[in-house]
Amino acid sequence: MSRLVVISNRVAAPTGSHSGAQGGLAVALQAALLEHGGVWFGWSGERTDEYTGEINYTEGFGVTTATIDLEDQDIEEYYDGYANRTLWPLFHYRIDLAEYERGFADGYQRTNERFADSVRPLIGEGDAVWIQDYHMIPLGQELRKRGVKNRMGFFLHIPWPPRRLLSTLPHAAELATTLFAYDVVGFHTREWLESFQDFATKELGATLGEGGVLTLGDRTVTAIACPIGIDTTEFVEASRGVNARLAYRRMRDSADGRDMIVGVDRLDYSKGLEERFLGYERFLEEHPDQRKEVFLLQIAPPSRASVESYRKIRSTLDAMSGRINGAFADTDWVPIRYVNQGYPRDVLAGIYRAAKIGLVTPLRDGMNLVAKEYVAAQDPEDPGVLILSRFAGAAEQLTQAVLINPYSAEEMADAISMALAMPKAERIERWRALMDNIEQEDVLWWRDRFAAALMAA
Ligand code: GDG
Repeated sequence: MSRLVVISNRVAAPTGSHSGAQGGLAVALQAALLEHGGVWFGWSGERTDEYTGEINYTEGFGVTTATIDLEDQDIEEYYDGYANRTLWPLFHYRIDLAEYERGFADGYQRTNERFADSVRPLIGEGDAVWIQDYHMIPLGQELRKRGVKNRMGFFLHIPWPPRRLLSTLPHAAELATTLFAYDVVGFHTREWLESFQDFATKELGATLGEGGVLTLGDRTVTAIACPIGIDTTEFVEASRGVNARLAYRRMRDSADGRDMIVGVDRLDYSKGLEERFLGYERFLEEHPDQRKEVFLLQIAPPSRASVESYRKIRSTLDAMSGRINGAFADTDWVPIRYVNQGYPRDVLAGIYRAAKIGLVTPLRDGMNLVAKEYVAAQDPEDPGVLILSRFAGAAEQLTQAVLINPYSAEEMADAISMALAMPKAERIERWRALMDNIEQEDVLWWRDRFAAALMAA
């Protein structure tokens, strides 16, 4: 492939370091671009009084990042609005939280047109263009309107919802049709891919041919399942570094012989944090003898705090953790350590390694990289157990995890009990199978697989 032009809502500085609550997408693209070189374009995260489209460039590690500032109205309607109050809840099956406002849809379209105007001059002949995620679904079509003939791919990092759910979105067909401007469209799982195929064939009248090729009028798009992975080598190294070892030691010391269960999630209603607390509470109720032998560390850095539903989940979790701790804690033990701050990546790796159980219980998740990171950080001689929601995209690959239905507190409580008692031989066997997948299907594999589909299309 010649140069790669990656376009996503937010751009991470290509420093090779990871900090704060950086999302999985940023982590993955950084790893891909560090190896490949090219341009990464997106929103700076900054606001401006008047949109000019002026680009700010930074250089580093063979990657040029190019960003633009947005006006308040764009941020409210495009980012907080259509992306995070309409598409995010709907695509995570939360139609009860999805807000359908014409102003959001208009702002989304306008901002995508602005992105198209700005990035158009950066696309050279022969470059491959790779657009990321739900913020930018119509961008490919806008670029085609501006004469871009290059190969263009799109990757959706969140689930594609079932046809009947998506049909509740005003102008859903128009939005889905814009995906036909791309040569390749990628999803994490077969399930999301099949939902897209179902919508395209039944609602748009597209035909599905060999190799996932969908045809609509004179446009064809190859739709594929291409699961994202982590930078496994980097993460395993991080988990063995000095900061990870210090964090590991600190956690083990503070655990005082108790088993730690860990959860790490952006504070988001899709991550099933309420259900996780209820499942854990159920475990405490049903196993009074084991109570003081465990504790749950839940790390949940706040995200999207300008959106009401995120403020609400935060206060719900504050109340729940307080209630559960109040009901069960003793003078020398609290059942839940609930922490609303982010930690450096290598510290996180040490914390994962110190945990007997990784508890990953999203109600819906495109993939979920925390599940993979937890596995990668384990001690091969004495690994912990991954408990994983069936509704995370990662469950399609990580079949040797203890798979659960996060809506069932009973099932979660049973899984915790079972994991705590799991013999070492079984833990090692399951971990080896999980790790084989995480090593083989890492972030570079993901990128290469997508790039190969784009070249073949
Ligand atoms: C979207 C999709 C898909 C979290 N807390 C801290 C921290 N994190 C890092 C984790 C992980 C990343 O954030 C979260 O990634 P996920 O995949 O779990 O979830 P989303 O942010 O929702 O990502 C998801 C992903 O895109 C990629 O396609 O898997 O389904 O929703 O890497 O480690 N990182 C640091 N400190 C923290 O406190 N450094």
